[in-house]
Amino acid sequence: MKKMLTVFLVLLIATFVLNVSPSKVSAAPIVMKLAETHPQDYPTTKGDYEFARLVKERSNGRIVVEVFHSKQLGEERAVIEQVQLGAIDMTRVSISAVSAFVRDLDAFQLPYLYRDAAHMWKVLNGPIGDEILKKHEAYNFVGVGWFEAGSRNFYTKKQVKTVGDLKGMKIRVQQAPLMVGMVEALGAVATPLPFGEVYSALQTGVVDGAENNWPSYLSTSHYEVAKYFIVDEHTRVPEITVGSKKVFDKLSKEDRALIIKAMKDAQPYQFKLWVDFEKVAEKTVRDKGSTITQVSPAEKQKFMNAMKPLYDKQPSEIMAVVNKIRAVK
Ligand code: GTR
Repeated sequence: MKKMLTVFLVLLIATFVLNVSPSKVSAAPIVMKLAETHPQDYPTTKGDYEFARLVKERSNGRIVVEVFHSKQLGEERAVIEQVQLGAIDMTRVSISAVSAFVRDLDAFQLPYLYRDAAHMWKVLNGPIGDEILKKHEAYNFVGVGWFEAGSRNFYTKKQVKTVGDLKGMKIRVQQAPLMVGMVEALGAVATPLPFGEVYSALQTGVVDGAENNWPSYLSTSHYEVAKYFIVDEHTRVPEITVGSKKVFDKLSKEDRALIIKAMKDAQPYQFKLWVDFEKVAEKTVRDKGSTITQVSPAEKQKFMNAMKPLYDKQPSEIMAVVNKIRAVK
């Protein structure tokens, strides 16, 4: 009893002396760490900052999203595992990286699936997109929202002009079963590697090529070690921000909604920066001496035909979503 009284008195004095009232304690902001693989000036990272700005502004400073860019918190796969466990609050990654955990995402990254960016955005921002974001909860994630990432193309150390030229080449892919299947469908040898290891793998000849969009080809300096770029646009893989369900479950319903809305409202900003930077990146790599091969429509059709067996292998649940996506006009 005496002990309890002492504790009570100490707390009472501390409250007065330090002016720490309970309301002030609870006013400490909720700080959320967001992991990003790209450098600080990359359009997607700038999109993360815009998202963070909106969250802070709309919550009157109650929620602070801290962006850790340039892989400070690790490579995508490791970061996603940490998000699933609740050790990292959020991450912005490619859906390919998450698809190793949430296989339903395969339906959103199959080659030559979307007619164009507008088609993909109609899908992502419509009921099909909302449904897959919700599905993330079954895997201990929260699907926060999407960003643009253009389309992906192959780039190699030796020139590739046709789909046949890729046969037998070792191509780096993201660590995702679907991406392995995609490259294998073209008769190439898939080598899954973390993003940060691709430069040296190309340089030392561990791989003969890789694939990505124009901005990443430039920002990673892969153009220095793989100077042949073929514009085959084999797939459109959107970026996604996933949160930790463990962490989000501690937030109020209103705060969750605020975060998700902020992500949606940061989209047009990131999209505009993306489209502008895509052009800059293309021009820069051309100026730096990359050889760009534009595939003819007939050759593109050959790439598409080669991908058909990959579609045939998909489970019926995936194909059901694919058919819904295709039906969006
Ligand atoms: C980029 C994407 C990254 C990462 C990378 C890769 O386009 O923005 O998040 O997934 O591709 O190929 O690993």
